[in-house]
Amino acid sequence: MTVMEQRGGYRPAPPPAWQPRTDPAPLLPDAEPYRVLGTQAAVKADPELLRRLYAHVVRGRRYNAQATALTKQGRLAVYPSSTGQEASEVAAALALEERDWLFPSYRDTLAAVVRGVDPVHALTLLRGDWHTGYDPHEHRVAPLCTPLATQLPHAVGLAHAARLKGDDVVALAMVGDGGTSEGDFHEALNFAAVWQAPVVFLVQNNGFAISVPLAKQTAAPSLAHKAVGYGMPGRLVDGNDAAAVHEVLSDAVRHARAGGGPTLVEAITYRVDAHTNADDATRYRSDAEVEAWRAHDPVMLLERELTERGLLDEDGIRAAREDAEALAAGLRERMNQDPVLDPMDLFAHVYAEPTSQLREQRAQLRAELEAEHDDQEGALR
Ligand SMILES: Cc1ncc(C[n+]2csc(CCOP(=O)(O)OP(=O)(O)O)c2C)c(N)n1
Repeated sequence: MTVMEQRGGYRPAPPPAWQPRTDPAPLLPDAEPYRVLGTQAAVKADPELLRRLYAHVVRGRRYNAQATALTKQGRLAVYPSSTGQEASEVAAALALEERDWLFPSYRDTLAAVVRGVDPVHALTLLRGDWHTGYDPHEHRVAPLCTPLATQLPHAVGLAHAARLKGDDVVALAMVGDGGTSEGDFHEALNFAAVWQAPVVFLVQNNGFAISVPLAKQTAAPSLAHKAVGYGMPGRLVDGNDAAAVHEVLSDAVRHARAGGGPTLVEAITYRVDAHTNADDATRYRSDAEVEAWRAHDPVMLLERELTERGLLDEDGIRAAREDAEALAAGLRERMNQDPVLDPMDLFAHVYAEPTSQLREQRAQLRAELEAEHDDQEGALR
């Protein structure tokens, strides 16, 4: 007896026709990270843009070195250096218009500075002096975000709200490879794609989440491939190639501005310094690996392209370095001044309406400070 006979001849109706809701092929990243410098594509690159990128990466390299030195001098509590990642930092900031918003992570001080944030104010949070240290609205740079990936839903919310209001605003959100394992990453990308929000997500894949290598973080073919699951395009780019990052991000920003929705860009790069000054990177990676990446250095790549094309000479290189030295000197001088701090500021900008607990704590701190002041006055009398 056949199976159909056993079932008494019952034939279920075929399921309703199914097909993918969108064609996944155009969303897939290219097989290789996109490159410009040292390739044929560089011929089409705007010389002025290349010079601008170069000036900023040289400044960025020096800023990182100076900020790290300040941690050793006790003037800065912690600094997550972006040495090796300057191309992605600079290109991210320069791909945006002034009216757009940047949502950085703690590592993205350079992007904030390129966008106009005062170089000292960009370090306030890392010094532990005050809150963000700058007014996010002034240059449209959200606070440098330490809780991993939490800046991503904020970016989506702002972009979606701007679109509903009819404002011409794109949000660029930056995150590390480790941050892509956070629930916030998933929620942000999902909402962004469903709402077609004008957001660009830039993952700087620098190989490690502190000591955790990417292979322990994900089994995906690339982080850019994750875009397909959300229904947005994924793009792979050489994160040390400032011209390539600038082109890919500018395309993604244009696409978002034109109503095309979000893009996920993965920039392949490398953190040459330790995670922060509190980390010893020799415990989890080899010198040979670091050296291999130094041979693909973002500053060197731009310098070589510009000099080979006759767009930069010795004088130009010297001028860029002098400008970077001036930036570092200003940073040293201002960071060596003791900040004047009011402990009561702890309670400022926490909530629009302070909670009863905060009001209580504020009163307690005020009473303690007054008592301390009275004691000091008494001791002087
Ligand atoms: C929600 C959350 N969990 C854990 C941490 C601790 N933490 C700080 S940095 C870091 C690694 C992040 O690596 P990645 O996202 O790749 O960025 P990178 O530091 O390499 O720029 C971790 C786990 C944190 N800041 N926030």
